[in-house]
Amino acid sequence: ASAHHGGEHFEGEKVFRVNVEDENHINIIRELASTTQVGKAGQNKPAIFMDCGFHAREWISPAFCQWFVREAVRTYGREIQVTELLDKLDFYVLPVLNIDGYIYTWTKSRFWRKTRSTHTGSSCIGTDPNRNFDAGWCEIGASRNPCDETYCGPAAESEKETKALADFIRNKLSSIKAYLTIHSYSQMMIYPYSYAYKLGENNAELNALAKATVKELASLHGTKYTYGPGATTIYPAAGGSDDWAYDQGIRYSFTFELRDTGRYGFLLPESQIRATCEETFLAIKYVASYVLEH
Ligand code: ING
Ligand code: ZN
Repeated sequence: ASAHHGGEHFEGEKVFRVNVEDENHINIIRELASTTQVGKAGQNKPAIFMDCGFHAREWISPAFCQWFVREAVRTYGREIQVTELLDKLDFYVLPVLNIDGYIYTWTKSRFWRKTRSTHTGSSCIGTDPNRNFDAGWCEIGASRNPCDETYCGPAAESEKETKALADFIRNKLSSIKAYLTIHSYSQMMIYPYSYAYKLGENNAELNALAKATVKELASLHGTKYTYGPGATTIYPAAGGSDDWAYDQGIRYSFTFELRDTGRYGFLLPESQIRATCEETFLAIKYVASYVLEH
């Protein structure tokens, strides 16, 4: 699909609606569950990949990716920073990686986390998509038991969802300058590594960028984020997509944990959706502008 805005042409853009809370929601989400490219048409542009909806119950995450595409398209040609970003780079936005799990949280069980795959020899369902990447796979902070919430799967990339994401990134590796993955909750900005107590080659740069980004995020509504390497900031966990993307050579790789810090947790009230999306949009724009300059 393509669309026009302010006389400019966007390749691959789709029209998004934000968090429609009725029976149409599932149908709309199904339609959106493919990677959307946003940016002015052009050859050999650098790109930023962002995904949402790894974990089914983290509803603010898919809401943000939808908000992001809508806001980017809406403000292109009106707002100088967005215009410059979309002129010079492309965003690949995957709005709901774990579509089966997400639908399951709407229809059957609100706190489901994993995918919905079956496993031979067990009646338990699902693999944790953020333990399923080939980055220290299943070595720490992950379980080999299919009944557990952090089951790493029978092999790295065993899930069709994680395999598809990894294939997409491998395919476009030369253009992708940053990998951003949106989770909730905890209000954190995490960077490698989570699969081991070690630091990335540009750790000092990632630390400085995270520090400046969370300051920018807080400037809108005062929301405070912590930041740091995954293993020591949240907990050690192998098989995460950010560590995998970083080891593929994508030097700017971050996991965002959006609102809140636990009062409502996954049941973030509707009244906080807009503010969360607005402040997160500021953070993503900040990272994108930095990446463009470096
Ligand atoms: N948190 C992440 C999780 O998958 C994480 C934390 C980030 C782990 C990066 C590994 C790598 O557990 C949530 N809320 O899902
Ligand atoms: Zn998550």
